Amino acid sequence: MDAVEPDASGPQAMHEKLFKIAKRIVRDGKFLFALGGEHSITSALVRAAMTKHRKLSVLQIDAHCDLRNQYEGSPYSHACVMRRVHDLGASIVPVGIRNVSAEEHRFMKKIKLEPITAVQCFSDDDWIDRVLNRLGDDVYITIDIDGFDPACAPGTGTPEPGGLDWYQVTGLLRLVAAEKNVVAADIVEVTPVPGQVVTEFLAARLVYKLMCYVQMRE
Ligand SMILES: [Mn+2]
Repeated sequence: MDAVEPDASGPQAMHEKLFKIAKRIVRDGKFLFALGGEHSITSALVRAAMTKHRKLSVLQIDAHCDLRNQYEGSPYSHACVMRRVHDLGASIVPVGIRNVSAEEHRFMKKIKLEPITAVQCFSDDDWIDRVLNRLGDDVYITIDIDGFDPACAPGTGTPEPGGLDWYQVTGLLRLVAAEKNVVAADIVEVTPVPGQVVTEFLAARLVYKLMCYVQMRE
């Protein structure tokens, strides 16, 4: 479908607008696949997916936890999106994490959430099994493009060194799609670099791959 026009009256209005549109797609039995834009769209989309799938796990591929309660005065910031997802009652499995604030560290301790860090994705042979074990049956996948190493995806707002590569991410997605019921997905935080299309190409290929992996199960 066409791009959703921004609602300039504020982030809450935009959240509600996205929720309503996404809910219709879920209600019609279609696969909800959204392209950002920034990561803050995810909580509206997860909320829409949860109108049909009440017990939802969210696989988050990201450099950052995005678990702050507020950022720059807003609870709707991209830095807070997974906190909002947690508030909705979904379980979260963060993968590729390599930047955690003190507030996020305390919060994760409190709710007993241990992210699968980028370092673990390189050093632990069983990291994909651990992801699979933690996910429930119905899964929403959110991919912040900064989960990839900036060498693979330089076009993003907050690049962090030491990220995942193409085969790690697609290998993970393939197994998740084979073993779980993937109900919706998004790819966010692509910020084109003028004169250089590496990130957009990677994101486009990733959409195609993920759609294929989901189709293969059906
Ligand atoms: Mn993010």
